[in-house]
Amino acid sequence: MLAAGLLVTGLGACANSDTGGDAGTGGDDKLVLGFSQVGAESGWRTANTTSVKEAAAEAGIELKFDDAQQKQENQIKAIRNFIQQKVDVIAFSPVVESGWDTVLKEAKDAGIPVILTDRAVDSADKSLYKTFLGSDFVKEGRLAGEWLVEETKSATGPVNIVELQGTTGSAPANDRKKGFGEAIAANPNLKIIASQSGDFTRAGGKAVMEQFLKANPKIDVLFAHNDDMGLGALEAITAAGKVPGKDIKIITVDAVKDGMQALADGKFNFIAECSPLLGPQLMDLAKKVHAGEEVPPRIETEETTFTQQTAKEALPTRKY
Ligand code: GYE
Repeated sequence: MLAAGLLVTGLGACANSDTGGDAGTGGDDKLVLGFSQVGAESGWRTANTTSVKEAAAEAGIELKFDDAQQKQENQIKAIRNFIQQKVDVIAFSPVVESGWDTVLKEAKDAGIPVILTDRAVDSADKSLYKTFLGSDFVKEGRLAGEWLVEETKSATGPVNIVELQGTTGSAPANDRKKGFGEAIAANPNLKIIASQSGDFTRAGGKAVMEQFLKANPKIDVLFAHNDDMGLGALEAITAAGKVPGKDIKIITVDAVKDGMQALADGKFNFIAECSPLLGPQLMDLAKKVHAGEEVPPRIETEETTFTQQTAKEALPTRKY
């Protein structure tokens, strides 16, 4: 379905603007979906944006797309604009978990259903949104930790781990940290000696890894909350004269193409997959909530994990 992958561009209906002058929703009765995206911080995000735009076009849905550049205030502004424009459905991927109640209440009062996609909010009032479509981030962290426990089961001394966290306060950063921490507790030799945010970007991963390497003479393992930070860290590790994948084992999350390539090349050691291809399910849900149909409150994405060997096998047909 998504064979065109990342090359698809020029979907006119999805112009990257939130304020634009188009009053109302046009003459036809196309469903209008306002979508507030986190930003363009990673390969995962780019693939997710492509999936949403392609799926909207395929479903005949008019998409109003806004890129919040990883800022919550931009997302709140975009959602308020969508409310003002009286879109039929609002979907968004909340950059952080907290601080959404007021704007979600405004959408509810305006009678506009909201779908959370990719990331969750911590609102106690679950009636503020219809459903949450996305991955189980705790599980991803746990799978990463379980692999490491198995990998280091014969270690007799301490195994020093550094952790590159995602965006501070985001659901994937909070949850991946939690799942990983719980899993590695099974082996007392495993110790996180440093943990800091690299904001899910390559530049952030590189800069923080440089600091980690300077401050810690013995680093055995890097757990990066996404491929991009792991790829940035690769540069820092190589520049420090160490061999990634050997001197320092690298575990990441996402399994985007560049990450899978690093894994197949032996530079990464393990990836817990997180699928960005949420577009088709999101469009389906938008149609359903618009029609007033009941939808399950939580829809989980199906995912797997990859080793160096399985990455080699999967790479040729990888879609993103
Ligand atoms: O893992 C990371 C991106 O929210 C699941 O955000 C998403 C995360 C993904 O920047 O690469």
